[in-house]
Amino acid sequence: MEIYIDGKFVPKEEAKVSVFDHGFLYGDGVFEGIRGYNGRIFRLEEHIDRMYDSAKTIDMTIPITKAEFAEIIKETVRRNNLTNAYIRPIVTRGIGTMGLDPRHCEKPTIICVAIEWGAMYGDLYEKGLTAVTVAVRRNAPDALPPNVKSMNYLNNILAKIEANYKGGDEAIFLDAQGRISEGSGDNIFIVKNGTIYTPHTLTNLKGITRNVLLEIAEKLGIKLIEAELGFFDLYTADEVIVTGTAAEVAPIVTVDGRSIGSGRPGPITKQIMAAFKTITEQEGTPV
Ligand code: PXG
Repeated sequence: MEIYIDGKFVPKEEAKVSVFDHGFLYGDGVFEGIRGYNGRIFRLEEHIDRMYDSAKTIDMTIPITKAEFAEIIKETVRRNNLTNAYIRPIVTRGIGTMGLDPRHCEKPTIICVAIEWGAMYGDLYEKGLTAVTVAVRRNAPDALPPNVKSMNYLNNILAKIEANYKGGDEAIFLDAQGRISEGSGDNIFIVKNGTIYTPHTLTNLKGITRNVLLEIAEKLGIKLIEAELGFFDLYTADEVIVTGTAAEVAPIVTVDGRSIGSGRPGPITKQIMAAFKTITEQEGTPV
């Protein structure tokens, strides 16, 4: 396995970061999770744009152009001969001194890791996943905006731990006002009477797979509304769907023990999953 770090490709064993890197010390940095399908990279530009936006928000200048970053990502996939890839570009604040102040960091550390990776949830795409709402609230937009894909994922990890204890495949976050925000690593949609509803993105990551679902809904002529949603909407939904690069498009069939719709993946969910599969098979940036 070859990993890109600090300007060169090295074997896995040599791909190390300094303990003085602020990414390690403080979670000060940003990353992306990108998939490759059949040797092509899915929505590469969108992921790169989001990473630069995440960096902008934390006032970090990525010292290379977007085109140069795209080339690093493609080269990482090429060198590792990946067909169905999971790609993880990371930009940390870089090596600095102890103390929070990012001005003490010389330059950002750029890393790209890529591995071969298939479906995240195995046979659950057919059966459906169970979900539980969690007590821990999503980071507030006025604290650490959930739109920043930052190297500090502890908020999400706390949600995942709680879901593990409660026996759910995925955690559903509420925001501080009790509105549905998103999953621990995916965006959420509900279907009610043929219409799709999803929270607006103030309280969640502006998911790239979420955007794909918006496009699919439009193509299929299914009405989609961004709305404030609560427990009631979740429990009484006909179908619940989560979307993410890792999770792809996945059906949720129980929430907090309530059976959703028929308790099986619903017709709109299945239609969207099929459309998503077609898009991932057809699109993508060749490496
Ligand atoms: N919300 C959160 C909090 C995420 O982390 C999404 C939504 C979906 O966004 P995209 O752009 O991927 O549709 C994410 C993305 C992992 C993993 O290792 C998690 C994500 C992506 C890749 C890998 O669990 N989450």
